[in-house]
Amino acid sequence: MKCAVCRGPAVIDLRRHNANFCADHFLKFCRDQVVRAIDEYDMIEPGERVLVAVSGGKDSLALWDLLLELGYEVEGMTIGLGIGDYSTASTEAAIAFAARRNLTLGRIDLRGDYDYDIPTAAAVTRRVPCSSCGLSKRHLIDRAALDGDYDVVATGHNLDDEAAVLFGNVLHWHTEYLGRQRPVLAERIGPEHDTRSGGAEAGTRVFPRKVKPLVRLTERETAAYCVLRGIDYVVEECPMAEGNRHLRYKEALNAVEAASPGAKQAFYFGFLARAADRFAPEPDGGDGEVRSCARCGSPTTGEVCAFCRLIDQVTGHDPVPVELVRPRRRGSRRRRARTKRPSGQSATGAQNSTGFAT
Ligand code: Q46
Ligand code: ZN
Ligand code: ZN
Repeated sequence: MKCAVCRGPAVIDLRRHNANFCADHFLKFCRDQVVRAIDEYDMIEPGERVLVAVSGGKDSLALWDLLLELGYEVEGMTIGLGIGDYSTASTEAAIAFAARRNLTLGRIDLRGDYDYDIPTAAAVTRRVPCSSCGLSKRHLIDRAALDGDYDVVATGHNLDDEAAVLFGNVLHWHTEYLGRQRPVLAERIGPEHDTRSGGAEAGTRVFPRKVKPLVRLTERETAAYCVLRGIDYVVEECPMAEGNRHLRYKEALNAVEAASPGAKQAFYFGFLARAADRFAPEPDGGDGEVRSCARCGSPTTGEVCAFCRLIDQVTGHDPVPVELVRPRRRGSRRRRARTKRPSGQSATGAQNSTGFAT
């Protein structure tokens, strides 16, 4: 197996590109793919300050490394989710990466800073863990970017992630999500006449621009990138992802890709080129009037934003260990509805009857 560029010994074969690469040319390939994504979708301008959302996994650490290699000014932000050993190892990997390179890494710990964690939030809300997790991460990263005056937030979503999300949205024809599934989400400026206290001043940024520079790389490629660059990342998957629909969509797409290399890429980039515009949201966002959350000042269409409502609901409960929270399976909504715990009962006290194992 020879490198397609230098004919030296290859270390990886990329069937979708019908090419093999040596280590040096594979690393160059990764950088080129990121440059192409950034240029093609106008993700980051030279000189802009970038905040990378760092989980400690292969994608976010590869992203941080790649952006630094490409000369961007990048700092990291990691959130301790409280998902048992997985979160401990993830935070450690992020800290070690930053320390070894003398980089700035902002840190938030949900339990220490906000008095909840993801397993407890899942138990109390009786929703899949990824629901409160995604909401928390989005809110806190957005907030950190605005408070820290970063121009743009970069996340490690790769081609497999984006194709799986697209697959799910097409399967269920979630047209409103299809309209927002892009490698760049534009920043949003606050309403001109925001009279609420604590809110952003009229005309200032209320959502930072968000970009996904890894959309041209698969997770196999980001893993190989980390190995070749000597980046220690958390290999273990989040234990709360078990039963996650996106994992099944990834498996389905991998089966298609194995039979037809390049199918995943054609599916996702074909959508962006030929279909995404057809699902574009209304110019006003179609979400109704955006106002400032009465509690934290973040933009919301209601009185209080979703994050503050989550905080109200999930803080002050005894921590629920990750082992006691099982992903919801099909049909469990109905079973849970019949076993709703009496008001006043603690979150942990209702574990058996609400689908959380003991
Ligand atoms: S959303 Fe869900 Fe991830 Fe949060 S609960 Fe785990 S799998 S970490 S990207
Ligand atoms: Zn080579
Ligand atoms: Zn709020």
